[in-house]
Amino acid sequence: MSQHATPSSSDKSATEFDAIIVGAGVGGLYALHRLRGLGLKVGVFEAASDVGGTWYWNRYPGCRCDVESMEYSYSFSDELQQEWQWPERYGTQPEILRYVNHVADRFDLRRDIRFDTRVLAASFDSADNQWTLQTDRHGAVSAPFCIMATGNLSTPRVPDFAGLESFKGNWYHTGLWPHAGVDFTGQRVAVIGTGSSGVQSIPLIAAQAKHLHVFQRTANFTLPARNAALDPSAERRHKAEYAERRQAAFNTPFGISGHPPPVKSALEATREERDAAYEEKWAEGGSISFLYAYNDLLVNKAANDTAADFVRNKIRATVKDPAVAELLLPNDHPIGTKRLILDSNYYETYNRDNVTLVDARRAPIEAITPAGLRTTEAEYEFDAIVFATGFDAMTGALLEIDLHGTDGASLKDKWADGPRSNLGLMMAGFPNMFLITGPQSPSVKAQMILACEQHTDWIVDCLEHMKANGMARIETDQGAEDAWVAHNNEVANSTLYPQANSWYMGANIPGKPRIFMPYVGGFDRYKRTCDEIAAKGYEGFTLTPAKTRTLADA
Ligand code: N01
Repeated sequence: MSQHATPSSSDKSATEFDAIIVGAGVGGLYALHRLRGLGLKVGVFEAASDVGGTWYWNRYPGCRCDVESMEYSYSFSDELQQEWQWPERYGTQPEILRYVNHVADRFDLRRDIRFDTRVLAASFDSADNQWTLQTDRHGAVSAPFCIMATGNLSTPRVPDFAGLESFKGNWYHTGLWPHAGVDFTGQRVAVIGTGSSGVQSIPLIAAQAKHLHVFQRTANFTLPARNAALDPSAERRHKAEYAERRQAAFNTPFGISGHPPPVKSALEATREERDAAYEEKWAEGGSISFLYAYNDLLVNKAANDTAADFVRNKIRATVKDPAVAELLLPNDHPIGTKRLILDSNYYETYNRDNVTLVDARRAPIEAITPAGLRTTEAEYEFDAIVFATGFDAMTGALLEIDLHGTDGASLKDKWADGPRSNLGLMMAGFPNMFLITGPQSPSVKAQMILACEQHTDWIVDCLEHMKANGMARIETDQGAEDAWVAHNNEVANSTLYPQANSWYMGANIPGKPRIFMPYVGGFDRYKRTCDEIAAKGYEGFTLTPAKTRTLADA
């Protein structure tokens, strides 16, 4: 590696590393495990007090994964995947956090992680090929390589409502939930937001609160999760086939095994056939299975309408008050173009006497008041307000760090019109900095743990290649980055995804550039592209050998 990165690294001070990883969520932990395997001295810096990332912070009631437990786990260790037992079809937040902690302990990862430490800034010294990171607790730390495992949904966002500081009750954001939990018994509660976090938490908060008002700006599509205890015989079968299933998952568009790709258009089926197919998927539970009913649901609006109408009819059939049902009907985006939510008893919750749905599109929230909140139509009084208002997704965490690459160029300037990267792995002008599931990689459109593993494996192979060839620096070429961004946009524009005002598009943050951020060409196709680029000697990337320091460098 560079003249600074020696395999033994025994000469390094406490603040010098061979590689620094920012973040100890599922991505950062696996990166630490693999980089250690290269014999590198690795330092991980994590803002939270413990491991887990998303699963550390999102402790709201009802939080669970929308990918099935047997799939949503690490694939790198067969012992690990054989020994761990998931109790339910979909893992709850506490269960997944317990799993991540188990992984950290089993692979002895904690000793290299500095918790409660936020990385504030990072800059690259081109002469030395060295990243220096400023932290809020451990001063400056440096390494030739930097891996940003900062997550895609890790910057919670409370809208800029006037008067929040005046509110006399307690308020919470789903992504920053108190560790001790919250007891809403006897309270008048507001939930603002009906994305995945709102939809998961609303039934549980409603069951506790004296009265719950849900402020919905946009009705979303949600399907029944059909969560249940994991059937032990199904688990045994899955475990017996784990190796083949993981291999298969790497070769699917979503990184999830067990869903054969559909071959038929929804428009080729009769109405009766379609309804029977959707009914079967509805009963089965799960979003991929539903969207895989036909092969054109995400690319053809007429096909999509057939699935959307089916779900709208289910909402009408479930919600007893027709006016409430009408308000819950999603009508401004094709189904699946926003994250398709999985719920347990969401629509049924609106049949409770203690739940009121408020149309925050017709009457937007104007301000938080000392007693509650005010919309353009009415005043409300609450003891607690829950913001299920989402995240500055995909770019927020990186842009919160004052990042500077070659010649001091800042990431904020580079991404002023939207994120740009090559493969979501590297950014032109930021040598030796790798992103785990960065924008323009499949990331949130794939099984995230597998996506993290795939990125890390590519990075580790790349570092090994560099070491074997005496290279100290790698950076993506501007042309390769431009071509990848163009490809990313072209693929997205061939689908219905850009038709939704989603966080995938940056649409949930006022002023954020509208660009479709995840790669939707398929995880399988993406992985093949990454592998081909590596096989061609890192085509589109420039690798530079370690140079001997000369007086001119001093
Ligand atoms: O956030 P969101 P989320 N006034 O951005 C509303 C993952 N996740 O935390 O749509 C009123 O989806 C906003 O309204 P609108 C998953 O990938 C996964 O729920 O902008 N309302 C919207 O309803 C998910 O997609 C899991 O009009 C306002 C809501 O707040 C992603 O995280 C569980 C408002 C935000 O929804 C984000 O989900 C949880 C305002 N001023 C999360 N501002 C699982 O695995 C915003 N809103 C199951």
